[in-house]
Amino acid sequence: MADPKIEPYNGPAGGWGSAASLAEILLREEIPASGAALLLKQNKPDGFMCTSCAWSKPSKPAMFEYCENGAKATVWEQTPKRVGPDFFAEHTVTELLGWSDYALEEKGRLTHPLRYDPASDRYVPVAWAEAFAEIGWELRALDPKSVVCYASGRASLETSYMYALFARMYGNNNLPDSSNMCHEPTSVGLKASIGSAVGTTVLEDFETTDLILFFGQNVGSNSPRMLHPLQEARKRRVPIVTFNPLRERGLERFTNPQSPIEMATRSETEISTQYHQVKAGGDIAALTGMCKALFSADDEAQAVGRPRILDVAFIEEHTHGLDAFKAFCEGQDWAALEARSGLTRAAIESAAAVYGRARAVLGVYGMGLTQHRKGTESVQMLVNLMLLRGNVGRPGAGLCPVRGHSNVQGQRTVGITEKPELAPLDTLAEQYGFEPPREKGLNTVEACEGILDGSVKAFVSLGGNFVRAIPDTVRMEEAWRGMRLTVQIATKLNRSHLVNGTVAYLLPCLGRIEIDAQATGIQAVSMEDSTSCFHGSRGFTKPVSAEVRSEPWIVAELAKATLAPNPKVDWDAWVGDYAKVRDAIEATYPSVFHDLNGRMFEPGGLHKPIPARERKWETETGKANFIVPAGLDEDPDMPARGPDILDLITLRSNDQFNTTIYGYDDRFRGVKGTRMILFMNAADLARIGVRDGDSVNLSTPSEDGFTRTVKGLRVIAYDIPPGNCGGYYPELNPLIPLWHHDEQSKTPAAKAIPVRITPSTRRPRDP
Ligand SMILES: Nc1nc2c(c(=O)[nH]1)N[C@H]1C(S)=C(S)[C@@H](COP(=O)(O)OP(=O)(O)OC[C@H]3O[C@@H](n4cnc5c(=O)[nH]c(N)nc54)[C@H](O)[C@@H]3O)O[C@H]1N2
Ligand SMILES: Nc1nc2c(c(=O)[nH]1)N[C@H]1C(S)=C(S)[C@@H](COP(=O)(O)OP(=O)(O)OC[C@H]3O[C@@H](n4cnc5c(=O)[nH]c(N)nc54)[C@H](O)[C@@H]3O)O[C@H]1N2
Ligand SMILES: [Mo]
Repeated sequence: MADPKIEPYNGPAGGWGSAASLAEILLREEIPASGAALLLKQNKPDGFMCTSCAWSKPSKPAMFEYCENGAKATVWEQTPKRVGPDFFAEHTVTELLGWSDYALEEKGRLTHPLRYDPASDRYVPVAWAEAFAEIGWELRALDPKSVVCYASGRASLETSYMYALFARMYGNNNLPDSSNMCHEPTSVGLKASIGSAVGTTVLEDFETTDLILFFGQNVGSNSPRMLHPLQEARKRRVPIVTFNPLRERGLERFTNPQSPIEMATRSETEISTQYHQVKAGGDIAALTGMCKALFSADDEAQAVGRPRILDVAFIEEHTHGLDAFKAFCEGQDWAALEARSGLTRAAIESAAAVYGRARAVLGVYGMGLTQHRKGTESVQMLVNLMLLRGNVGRPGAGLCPVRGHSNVQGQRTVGITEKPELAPLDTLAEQYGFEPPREKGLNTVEACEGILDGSVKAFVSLGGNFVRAIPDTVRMEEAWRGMRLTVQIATKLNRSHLVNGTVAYLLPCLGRIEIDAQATGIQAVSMEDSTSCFHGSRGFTKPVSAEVRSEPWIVAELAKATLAPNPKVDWDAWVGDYAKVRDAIEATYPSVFHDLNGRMFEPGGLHKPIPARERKWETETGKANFIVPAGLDEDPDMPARGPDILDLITLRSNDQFNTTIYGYDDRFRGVKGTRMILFMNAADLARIGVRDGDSVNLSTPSEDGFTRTVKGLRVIAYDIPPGNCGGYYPELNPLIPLWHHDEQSKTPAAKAIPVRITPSTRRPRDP
């Protein structure tokens, strides 16, 4: 690793920087020219769906319909490097626990099914049949309520449907999903507000909108293909108003790396027309201020007989609860709104003024809104603002939560949920002739609580890196080892595989880009993108080894080894022909899927009906609800913020996909060669008595009897609001108490963690 370097980066998002970064990774991963050709198939109607983010796949894709980070994901999966039995013969699990996330995954793809051997402290090869026989035996011996079946949002609709059915036939709804750490406040918040648990926009809305609001989403790193519709909108002079504590480069300016002219002339498009550096957790206050300003402008307009600011007709016909909401906004004084948001009244009013003039507005948001103690309320505050001017359920307007994993939304659509009311249990009972469990299952945080108190005894993981992604990672790792059984289905080695239960299996699977041949021929899979479109995806490359199996096959074998035979579920027939799984999905969800088999490869995908988009409000009141927040604070019950305590925002770099670390650079933020850093405001540096370049330790000032510390971070003076600091996920996850989560959805509050900063004698060093 090169010496760490910190220097401001002046380039745009995209541009030559992205081309260089991609070239570097192709070279490092030893990808031959054929690998680069593969990228031409990415996100195309007849190709494969990107394994990185869930952003929409346009019906008329560009020649290169991928971004720097999507290409990195492809290359990372399709690496020629392999982690086979010889690798595990050389390294004990204890030794591998000392490796970094980067080093573990970088060694390459898993090639053989493995079982942990405690005598030698190594993973050793095992035959598939033997593995399933033992796992099935173990699962049958356990109480199904003590077993958790986690899914990370990448697996296809077909796999996810089979997996959820397996868990329910086995006897639990313990189906936490990565979305429990992510957009769960969207599912809970939007459902209560507008009756649809997902976004209401489609890609075409970007072509007709005339204002885009951006709350806490880092488009340049986490959904770069979205920069194309944003750039198009900016060319139409559509304003973009951004709320983000950090000045993220992708929200400032962009050069399309696929436009030869833009590249040659180094021309850049300005993205945000207003940039508000809101304090972490200050969005409820900022949004309240905007609504307050709109109410006051509307009162004025009414008084002098000018056209109203509020969409009165919409509000009357379609909404509930305006009066209480108006009273709440009017009851807040500007001083409090300014203090909590960190923005001036003038700034908030200028955002409100643009909003008040726009005809059709899109509300885009990400983890900056959801990962707070009041994440659900933050999402609902954005909805309140949108409802004031009828910006839901009409062209060019709507809510656009930007989803994470490529099929995270689809997994929920086909039954991966711990909430029994969200799964069509009666239909499943009839379709498959069994009695599904009716009691609520465990979500991510509850699964962790169960592992801590010993009531969870087994954990099956369909992808992901759970132990690294959750809060309180050090505390959780210890408890994790107390489980009887851990089963990990994965493409690459990660830390969760090394912190194993007494009986542990590591089962390697095909990636989405590989050819998946089954009894009736080569199979395709399907998934749902961020704007509720279903797409087909087929593989193109040779499987990494003869021993890896597809995810549907692995789930089917798990089910067959665990469950009593059921004449109504022919797992083998499903695996032989995934079209039959899609037929089954359609039979379970007839109002959602129509001719998925016939239409999944249609350009632009197959739209899922979204009732709120049609202004059908499936809420308790039958209307879209204004929901009054409890207060202005998104993270209210933190200990008093003393002078040495800041609110920590955990961030993704431009060189990672969640816990997968591609490298140690974060080009847009000017960081090279390290991830152990802490971004701080210059005023806080002086007050706390540390300097740029110093080494510091962080600890959580919680009073629950646990010590939570991360040592040796290098301080960087950075443009971040005073009182906030920032650093990287997952390195800083040991600092998040498990109980520090959104009250309603239990999503860990990873964007405002109180931390104490103390000088360190340790040299900043990456693991
Ligand atoms: N390349 C790449 N792509 C990814 C991922 C990845 O790791 N790498 N992860 C995928 C996944 S699973 C997800 S969920 C998405 C995540 O994508 P995002 O939703 O963009 O998530 P983050 O990067 O965690 O942070 C979002 C932004 O919120 C801002 N922010 C922090 N606190 C606040 C706040 O209180 N208010 C406001 N307004 N803003 C705040 C941060 O400065 C940051 O710019 O991306 C997906 N795509
Ligand atoms: N502090 C903090 N914590 C966070 C967040 C944050 O912003 N801050 N973000 C949260 C969010 S939004 C999310 S979504 C979670 C992510 O949590 P997870 O989804 O659990 O984690 P990932 O890092 O996406 O999982 C990576 C692993 O997935 C496996 N994998 C990759 N491709 C495949 C495949 O095709 N099939 C299978 N079976 N396995 C595969 C590989 O083994 C790889 O190591 O983390 C959450 N944790
Ligand atoms: Mo996510």
